[in-house]
Amino acid sequence: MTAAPGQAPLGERVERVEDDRLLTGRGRFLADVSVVGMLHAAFVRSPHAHARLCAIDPDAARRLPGVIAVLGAAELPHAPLLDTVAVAGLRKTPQPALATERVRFHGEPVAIVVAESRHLAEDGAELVAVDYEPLKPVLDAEASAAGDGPRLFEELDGNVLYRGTVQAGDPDGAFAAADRVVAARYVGNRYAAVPMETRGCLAAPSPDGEMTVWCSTQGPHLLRRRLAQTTGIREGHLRVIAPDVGGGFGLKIPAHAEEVAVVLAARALGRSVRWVEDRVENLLAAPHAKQQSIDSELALAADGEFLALRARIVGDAGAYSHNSASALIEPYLAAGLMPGVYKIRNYRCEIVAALTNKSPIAPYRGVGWTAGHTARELLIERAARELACDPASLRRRNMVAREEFPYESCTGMVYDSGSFCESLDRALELVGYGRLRARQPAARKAGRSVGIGISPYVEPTGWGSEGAGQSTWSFASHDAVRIEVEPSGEVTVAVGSPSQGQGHATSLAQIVARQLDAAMNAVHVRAGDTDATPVSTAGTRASRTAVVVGGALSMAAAELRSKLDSIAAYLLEAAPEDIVAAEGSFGVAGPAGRVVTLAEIAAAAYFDPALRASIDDPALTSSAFYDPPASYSNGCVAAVVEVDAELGEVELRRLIAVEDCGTMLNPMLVEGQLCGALAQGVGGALLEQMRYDARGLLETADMRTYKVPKATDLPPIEIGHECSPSPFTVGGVKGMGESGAIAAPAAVANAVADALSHLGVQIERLPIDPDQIATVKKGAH
Ligand code: MCN
Repeated sequence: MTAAPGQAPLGERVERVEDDRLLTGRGRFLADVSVVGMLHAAFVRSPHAHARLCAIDPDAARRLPGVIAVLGAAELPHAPLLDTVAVAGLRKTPQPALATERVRFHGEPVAIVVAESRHLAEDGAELVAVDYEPLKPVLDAEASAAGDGPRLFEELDGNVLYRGTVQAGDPDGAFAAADRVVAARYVGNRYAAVPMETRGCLAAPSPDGEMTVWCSTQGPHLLRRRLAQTTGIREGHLRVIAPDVGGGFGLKIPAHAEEVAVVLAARALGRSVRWVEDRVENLLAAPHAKQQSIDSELALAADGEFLALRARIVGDAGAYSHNSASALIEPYLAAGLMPGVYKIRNYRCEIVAALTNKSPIAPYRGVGWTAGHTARELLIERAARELACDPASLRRRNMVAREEFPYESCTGMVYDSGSFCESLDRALELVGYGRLRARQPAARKAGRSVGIGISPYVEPTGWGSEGAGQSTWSFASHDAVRIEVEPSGEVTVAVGSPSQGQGHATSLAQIVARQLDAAMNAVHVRAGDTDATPVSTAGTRASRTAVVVGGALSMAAAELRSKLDSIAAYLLEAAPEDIVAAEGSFGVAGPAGRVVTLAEIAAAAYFDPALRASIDDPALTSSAFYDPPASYSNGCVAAVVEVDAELGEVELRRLIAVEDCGTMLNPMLVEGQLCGALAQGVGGALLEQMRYDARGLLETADMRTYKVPKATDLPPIEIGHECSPSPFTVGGVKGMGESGAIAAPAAVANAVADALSHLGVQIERLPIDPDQIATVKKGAH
């Protein structure tokens, strides 16, 4: 059932209030923003993976009419881009705004050309002559970690940025006592967020030294802070505005080198400068994600109990620690979540992050968790095969059961509540597991290789500081919010974490409308402008907005509601506790009598001096701060595939997702999130791969060679909901924005492994390409 837009429901399928504007071309994205006299920027980018940067000759470009400036690192000095993530032993190698002395990946920005038009800036960039002395590139993270190949940074004694171990219990003892040990290797692919809107920013200086920056970013306050640190412009003189953002998926969390360069160029020239990234630049030079190789082994008792897990993860950091810590983010987060939904008490994981001459690694939906989850689920699938037991039963036998919550994992994550077993059971029911399994032998005899893959997940969500800490990625992650009832009775909600498509204008308005008993269309969510919203320390990421921002809004709205009740009581000559409200009308409980509207209450609060004299604090504004305890959502993804083993073709027939994010704000948004994330996971399983050639040059810098899933690549998605409200968060809400991207690759990979199990095929790398399956099949004959 869809609720009418005038009502103020929570947990109902309210249609997205932002869609009318966005779907009719009235969105305002970065490329739609312009200011009078604005100049345009293009970047000169490295054609080499690794080279000494000997000289930049800007003369020919400067002579081109319309080119205003060609600036290199020497002309734009700045401090390194540092984040606040503190991990002992991590060596930070932040990427400079423009390369100095050396280029370390294909596409690295070397100089910025500013011109009167975009075309002239691009023509100018082509005329900049750069003298490079090529160096041997380092392309393999494991070789890099082993010390093979040249060093990327002279000041470091090798290419390893971090080496560490996570340990719990007695893994070696458990392995020694095990009845079975199963080992697997997973080589995770390097893929990327590829948002529909690429990166970009517009920096507009004012004569008094202030700077307004419009940027396609997920965290305006975070970007303002980083820009202040690196450019030296005082934070109070910087205003960052995120206009509509057409997808970020984690890519737009860091402050990017190009953004810093644009701000520095605008300051140096005293002119407004805009840069809009094109698709080739986005694929080539925007950070990539996910690439890890994981060797793992599982110790089992004869009855299938998981006794211990050991793993070694080598993360390919790319050429820089993009915002100083991001080189470590993939393997470090993977290690923390490797035990997943299972009761594993003995665990050791070795973590290595090593530099290579490729685009730096940065967050992308499910950062770290996707690869760790996929490696573990492939390992369990293999264990089931080796033990000749049913993969679903083996998983279920080892899952944390409902009565065991809150459950502390061996890596220190406190799972607040959950439905691990129930979600698995529901997914099996929806997919018709028993029936499909029973039909498999006959289908195989008839030459059809049908496989079922299951992938139960737990997702750390709603990161406040405790959630971030439990994921060992400690940084401030709380939010403040402000709600104001305007004199007209309209409600303005100001939050620091903007939407990139998640639908916050709807779900956050639902929370406030419900608390205030206001009409939905009277509540307006404002986000994305550092001058107009309270500070969000972390921005929109880590599936945190529903919990952190939503929780803060519930608290602020509750306070505001009690003020509204007091004013209504004053106007109606009643007691505040007798006030009841619905859809913006406040009256007295009991037989219908006089009512006052929210607009009348607001008008009285602002303009009635008698009221202001008799009510303590009639200001219709309220702020709240929330730093919630950790919360974890869970669920199970199941996939059914049919594989043509001869051609190596995989057809994804069905995709089922059962999710549990506690109390839902809006099931329609939750389902939309699931569908999008599942699609990205399917891309990771079957299509997406950044490929470098032997010289370290990217071969997949366009949409013909870098393939993302199309609507026609996806089956209809079947969704089921479970509900385990968090005992710790406001309203029992948990986040859920990443689960599909975490769990889908393993579901699809396991389905393919299942389909081809009679041929002895193991899936060890993604994406699954025809050669991988066909080659193994040939060998099996
Ligand atoms: N929601 C809900 N009930 C819940 C939990 C969530 O109704 N119990 C709704 C929320 O109101 C919100 C959406 O689901 O509209 C996602 O909420 P949440 O899980 O809190 O995640 P965030 O809003 O913080 O968004 C971040 C998350 C992440 S980490 C990535 S990456 C991602 C994602 O969201 N990037 C996206 N979804 C995206 N969707 C789009 N369209 N574009 C992106 O860049």
